[in-house]
Amino acid sequence: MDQIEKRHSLIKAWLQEAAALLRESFNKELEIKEKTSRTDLVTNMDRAIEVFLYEKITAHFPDERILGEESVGHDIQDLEGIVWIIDPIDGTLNFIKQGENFAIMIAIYEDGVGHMGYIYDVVRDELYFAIRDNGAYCNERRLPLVQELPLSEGLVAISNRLVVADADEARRIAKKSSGLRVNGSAGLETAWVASGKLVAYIAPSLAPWDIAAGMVIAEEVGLVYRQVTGKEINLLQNNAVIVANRCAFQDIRNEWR
Ligand code: 2AM
Ligand code: CA
Repeated sequence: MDQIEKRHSLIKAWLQEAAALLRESFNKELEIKEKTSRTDLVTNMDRAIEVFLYEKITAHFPDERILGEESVGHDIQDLEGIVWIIDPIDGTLNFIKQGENFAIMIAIYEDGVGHMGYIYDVVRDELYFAIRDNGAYCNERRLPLVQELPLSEGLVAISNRLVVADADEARRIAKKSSGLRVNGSAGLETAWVASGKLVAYIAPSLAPWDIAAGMVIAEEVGLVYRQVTGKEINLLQNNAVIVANRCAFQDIRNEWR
């Protein structure tokens, strides 16, 4: 079995095991703590899933580096070699408040280039993934290249933080679209742009683990995944991002002040 297939099978198996842990946790009381504020929370399950994935990755690939939201790799200064970028629960607030609309995310980058990206919507049992130059999928279904729809013909997802921080900006963009959606999981919103359910996703400050897996999937379906300034994403810092087809990307940039 070649390296890519081996990694693909392992990652899929780990995601299923991690999802089982999350489903079991619905029957138990969550331990919830504030990270930086009342709206930035972490649970014992964010930590447990990160530890679970960390142990699997280091057991199979001991020489590869890992950057994870909750604890590992925050001292990483470059993306040389192979770096795993993981978010144990993307959409932690949704996980806590809704018990749905969250995802487990795993990406593999080599020398800064995204090779594999996985976004697993545990409750819907939808695994969005992509392998560089081999296309993107939702479960067994290959995702076609995205249509070049203008902003005016599609639903746009905007992060709550942009709506709260810059209501004028968000309102201008929402008005030009078919309608605004605010879901609260950067990974799922990106997956939904990739599968054509949304025409664009916009967020003012995403961390590397919010971006990494989605960017691999975006690339395989012909989406633009850039900073709002039009610059390339920098995975060593937070980025204000737009994920969209080329046409909607330009429409959004035209509205940006
Ligand atoms: P999280 O659930 O893993 O924290 C919500 O709009 C989206 O933004 C989620 O994907 C969430 O990821 C992410 N997010 C929330 N707080 C953030 C922060 N302080 N910095 C970067 N991303 C954040
Ligand atoms: Ca997270």
